[in-house]
Amino acid sequence: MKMATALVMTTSVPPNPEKDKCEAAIQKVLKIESYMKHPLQNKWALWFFKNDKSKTWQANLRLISKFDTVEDFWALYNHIQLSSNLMCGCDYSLFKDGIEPMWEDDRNRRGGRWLITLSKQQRRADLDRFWMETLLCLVGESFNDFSDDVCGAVINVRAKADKIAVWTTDYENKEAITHIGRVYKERLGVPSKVIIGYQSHADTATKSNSSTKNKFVA
Ligand code: MGP
Repeated sequence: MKMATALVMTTSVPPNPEKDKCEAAIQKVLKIESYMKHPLQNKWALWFFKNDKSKTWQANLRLISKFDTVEDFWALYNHIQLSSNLMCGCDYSLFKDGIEPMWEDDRNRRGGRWLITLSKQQRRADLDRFWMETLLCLVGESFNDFSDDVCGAVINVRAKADKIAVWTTDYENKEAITHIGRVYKERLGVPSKVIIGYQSHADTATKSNSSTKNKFVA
């Protein structure tokens, strides 16, 4: 009997203030994490364009808000109108913080865009879904090693045809552009027989008719 008591006493865990301190610290970290926002790799800025013909193109462009966490992205997304509810002539642009959503910005000057042109019927069926997927590709850095080439994305709501495009920084970066185009097309679920084109901003800005030549296709 005496032997058993001695055994119990020797196997019971002796007080360990260091371990208790360590556990308290872990609990504290877990508590902080439970209310901490989840950071994105980049800070992003959402812009809105409203076509007012009395103003210049640049003056019609307005910064809505910036965010750099998952939670703030969703808060903003849930707060604004769906693209399909916008008036024709309006745009949303989502760009990395520090890059203005225009050809003239240093990061866009030598760049171009993967362009998705939607048919009239697609406004109801695909427009909002495609734009949401485009936003997720951007904030989720879905293009792996080539995500650095991405500058932003634009949606143009237009009577003739809505457009969505991913802008990249250099139309000569063939490897980055073809990878981004392939992943983007897959993510949108565009059928492989449908061809999408990549055009340089320089060509778009100086085009003389309604079509700009494709530098790449996917
Ligand atoms: P848009 O809004 O990109 O397309 O360009 P939309 O309305 O479908 O017209 P389309 O020409 O593609 O059929 C419309 C016009 O806005 C352009 O012709 C330019 O005058 C002006 N614009 C568009 N962007 C993206 C820029 C830009 O980055 N910089 C400047 N300065 N003007 C731009």
